[in-house]
Amino acid sequence: IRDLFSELRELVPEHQERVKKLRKEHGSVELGKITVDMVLGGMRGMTALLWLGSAVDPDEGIRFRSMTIPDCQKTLPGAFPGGEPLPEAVLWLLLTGKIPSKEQVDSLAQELRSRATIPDYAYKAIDALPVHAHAMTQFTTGVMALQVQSEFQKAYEGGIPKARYWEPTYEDSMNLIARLPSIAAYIYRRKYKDGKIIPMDDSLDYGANYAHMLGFDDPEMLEFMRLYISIHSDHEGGNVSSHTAHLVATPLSDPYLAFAAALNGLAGPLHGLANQEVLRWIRSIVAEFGTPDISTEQLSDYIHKTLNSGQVVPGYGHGVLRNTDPRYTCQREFALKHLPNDPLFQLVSKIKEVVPPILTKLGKVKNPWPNVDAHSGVLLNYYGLTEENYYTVLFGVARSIGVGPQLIWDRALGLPLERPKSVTLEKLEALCGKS
Ligand code: AMX
Repeated sequence: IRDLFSELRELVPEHQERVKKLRKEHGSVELGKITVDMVLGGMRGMTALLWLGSAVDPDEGIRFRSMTIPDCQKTLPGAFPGGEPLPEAVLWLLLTGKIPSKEQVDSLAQELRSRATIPDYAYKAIDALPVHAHAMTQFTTGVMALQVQSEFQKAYEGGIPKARYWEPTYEDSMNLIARLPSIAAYIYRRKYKDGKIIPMDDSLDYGANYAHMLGFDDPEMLEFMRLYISIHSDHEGGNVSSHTAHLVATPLSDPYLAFAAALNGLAGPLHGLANQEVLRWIRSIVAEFGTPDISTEQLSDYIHKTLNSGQVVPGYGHGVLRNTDPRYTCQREFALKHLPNDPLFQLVSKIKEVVPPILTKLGKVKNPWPNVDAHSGVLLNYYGLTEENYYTVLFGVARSIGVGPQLIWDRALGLPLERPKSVTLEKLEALCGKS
């Protein structure tokens, strides 16, 4: 069977040709206007990035290459027939645009396990932080320590020609993806389980192994982890973590440096930290009323209380989506199948009925519907992963599977340093005809 690197090596020259041709023949084609609103409004709607792995349609949500989440669930190999898509299969799809066979996915799982050796100093770097340091701070520290083994940095210092940059980038990205679960699980066990470490199990796939190292072996939890990692992997290029990784890699910073930066963006409450905020908020509702079984009026009052105190409703709204996030929907389907009577799941379902009309009434929220983070916490909590301060680390591990492939393509396509033009306030006013 053909391995991932061989598949990729065949695709690289063909893609290089396509990009060269596009630039040469259509370099001046306009893709849209840049408005003052865009400059002041976080560049929403400005098409400005190339991202191969996935694209988000405002109504339909994510497509990994050309595949929706239900397509992936139907078509990509799972751990067993009809199982959730394996993260290894998503990695293959994002990198090559092709659907791998079960044999290819199994051999990729084996390859990732064989790359997963962690140098001792990475654990020591984490140990230098107090146990109470936020899990994301510990995670970024671990990733920075892994950077010591960057193949790209070594190759660059050795004078590798530009045309081959993508090869050590491939090595770094694959090593990074392979090593993250061990680092991430170490942080969890250190923080919450008295440092009792569980080693990797060589018979398990990527998602299952991560769950296992965290301390969870319930087959349903293993399936949820496979789904969780698959759906959190990629969400086109403009979200804060993906865009940060791409940007930081453009001056030829290696994948570890780029990904550590991405994690620091993911750690913000309006981005990846929202999953932590959601479970905390749900728990605060239960604490307020003494039970998750509350009336619509009580819930509505609580939501207004949250908004009146100047906070956002976590897990709702999105920069691009204008509909319910399909990543929310597939988690809801998983919950309906496996934990329909869980009181917190039922509360999440009720929140979905009550929040959107309230946000809509505010008149300013562009998307009142739930995003991916509105649902993940109650599922993790149900399977015993109750420490919400850890949740963003799970998101971070998954995001490497989306970011890694793009960093490889960035180097394969020779994309240059990212350096957009900025403008002063005076200049902006002058451009608008204001003196
Ligand atoms: N609750 C309350 N107010 C909200 C809101 C929410 N869930 N979503 C948006 N708004 C408000 C904004 O704060 C903004 O108010 P302002 O003009 O007074 O500052 C106004 O509505 C317009 O915002 P928008 O154009 O609809 O959203 P955006 O593109 O600027 O921001 C997002 C998108 C996700 C940051 C925002 O919806 C939000 O803060 N949501 C809650 C946090 C969250 O769930 N984040 C996770 C997103 C997914 C992810 O990255 N993991």
